[in-house]
Formats: sequence, C-alpha cells, structure tokens
Amino acid sequence: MSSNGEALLKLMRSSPGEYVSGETISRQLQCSRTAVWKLIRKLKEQGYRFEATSRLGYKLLDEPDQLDLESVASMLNTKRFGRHIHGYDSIDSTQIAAHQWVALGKPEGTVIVAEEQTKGRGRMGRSWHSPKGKGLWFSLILKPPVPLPQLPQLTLLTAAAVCRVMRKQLPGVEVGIKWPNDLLIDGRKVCGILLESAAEDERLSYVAAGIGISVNLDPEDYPEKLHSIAVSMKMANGGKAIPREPLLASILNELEMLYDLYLEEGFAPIKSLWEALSSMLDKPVKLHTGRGVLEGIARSLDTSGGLLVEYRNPDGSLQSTTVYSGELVQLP
Ligand code: BT5
Repeated sequence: MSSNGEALLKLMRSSPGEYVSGETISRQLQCSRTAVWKLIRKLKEQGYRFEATSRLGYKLLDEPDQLDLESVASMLNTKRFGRHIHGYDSIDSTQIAAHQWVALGKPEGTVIVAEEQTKGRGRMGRSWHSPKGKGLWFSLILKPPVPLPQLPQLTLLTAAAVCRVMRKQLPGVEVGIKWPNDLLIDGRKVCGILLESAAEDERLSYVAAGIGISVNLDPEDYPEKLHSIAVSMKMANGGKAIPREPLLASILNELEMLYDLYLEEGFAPIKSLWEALSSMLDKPVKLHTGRGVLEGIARSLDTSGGLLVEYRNPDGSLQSTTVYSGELVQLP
C-alpha cells in the first residue's frame, strides 16, 4: 500500500465511526481533493468500505480481514503441514503457484494461501469464485508414496478432514460430503476440492491439493449464478463471521493426522470416516460419467475409493457398479 494510503487509514482510524472531511484529509496528506478521492477508490478496490457524503466527507466502515499467518503457525500441532506457508494478497490460482513451488523443491506440507484468486479453478476447466479476504483459498503440497490410481482416495481424505473441522466449527449445522469433492450445507456448496498431480512410472511424484472454503462471504459477494447453489460458513452461522486463522490451522492439523493414518493403515479407516460424513449414501442419485448417465442408489465406497452404485436393469434385476469419476446429482 502507498504511504498516502497508510496515512489516510491512520487518520480515519483515529476518528472511529466519524466522518473526516475531504478538506481535512487533503490538508493532512498534503495532496489535492482529487488525489484523496482516487486514494479512497483504490482502498475500496482493496476491500475497505467507506461511506461518503459531499457535505461531511468520508467515514471508514470496514477494513478487509487480513489472514495473520503468524497466528496460524502458533495454532499448528503438525510436523510438516503448514510449516512453510506462502501467503499472497492476490494471485491467479494457488494451484498454479503450488506447481511452481514444487518445481523449486518445496517440501511436503508446504501451503500456498491467497486472500484473492483472479483465476481460481475448479475441475474440468470450471472456475472458482474467490473474493478478497472472504474465504480460505489454499493449496497443500503432498508427496505421498503411493501409486497413481490411489489419487481419488486422497480427495476423499481431504474432504473428510475439512468436513470434520467444519462440523466442529458449526455445531448443529449439517455439513455433508457429496461425492467426490464437494462439501454441502443444506444442498448448497460451501467448499470445493481439486487435486492435481504429477506421476512418474505410475507412482505419484506430488499432489497439489487445492481447497476452497467460502468462509465469510455474504450473499452479495456471490455472482448471480451462484446464489441458489452456494453458501458460506458465515451465512450458515446466522451471519456471524468465522475467524479464518483457527479454521486454517485446525484443517491443517486434521489433514496431517488423517494423512499419517492413511500412510500407516491404508484407506480402510478413511473410508469409514468418509461414509459416516457423506450426505448421499443410501439415497437416489444420478451420475454423469464418461460412459453415460446412471441412475441408482449410492451405497458405499469400495476399498479403492470408487463409489458403489446400485441400479435396476430393465428386467428389474439389481446390479451394482463402481464409479471412479463423474458428476453426481442428488435426486429428490
Ligand atoms: C471444485 O470444482 O469444487 C474445486 C474447487 C477448488 C478451489 C480451490 S481454491 C484453492 C485452489 N486454487 C484453485 O485455483 N482452486 C483450488 P468443481 O467441482 O468443478 O466445482 C466448480 C463449480 O463450483 C463452479 O462451476 C460453480 O458452480 C461452483 N462454485 C464456484 N465458486 C464457488 C464458491 N466460491 N462457492 C461455492 N460454489 C462455487
């Protein structure tokens, strides 16, 4: 931020809740009224909110929430996860940065977090809406010593870890996992997970686990098309904001704990946890897969992490199949 920006904020903070006239500001900062107006506009772009009246001047209403990484570090009880955190104010995508940091030799557990993403990405070329200071938009670098086909298990592990922490944060709120990578509250998406990987000789060399959590978005922070399908933790918490530092630290603590359990005992304990947290088992679902559309009942995970779906053949007989990737729609 420019030194004039800092000076303006200092001046406004010294009169909390009060208007400061444009004239006073321009005198104190020794700049023109137009320069003051431009400064205010710039600060608004950075997430500061002002009330302006031509008669009284400007009042500082709200400052953007800045993630305090030292505070996150002080709440970690991990050995590796979050021990290196790279924070960005604004970035295209933390996934892109994660791949770059891996190329520079960063160790497992490194976290890349951004206040805002300008090209946040979802699966299959979709975009992820990541407004400034409102969410947790981060990527975690993993280097799991497992074969490539086990990658879907890590998506399920990540979803289970985040879901467990969210349930603790929002007691009484039904946070559930929708296979394979969404966390939902009342059928609306609050978190999305995107795992991208590189492999050598069929073994994973690294994974960039991207996690997007809509923490403190208000309804007006969403574009129109997301209004009916997305929700934030704050909205589910009766409008009360959730501090992001303890949330990020708890997620990293939980992720490392489940990841170590997975490396020691395999997928079985993760499968049980995931099934208990799922919001769609034993319910009718429609699945769009590479092989077509399938309607049936999602029953469980199989031992490798695929979703077991039971369906009826045209002759009425029951059959089940395992699906490893696809788009799932829950049917009423
Ligand atoms: C996902 O994709 O759900 C994965 C999202 C991963 C985002 C994180 S943020 C940190 C890291 N860096 C990145 O660049 N990405 C990761 P998918 O299943 O394809 O869902 C995408 C769809 O979710 C979009 O098409 C929208 O319908 C919806 N969506 C977009 N932004 C949303 C938001 N903030 N909250 C809820 N839903 C959203």
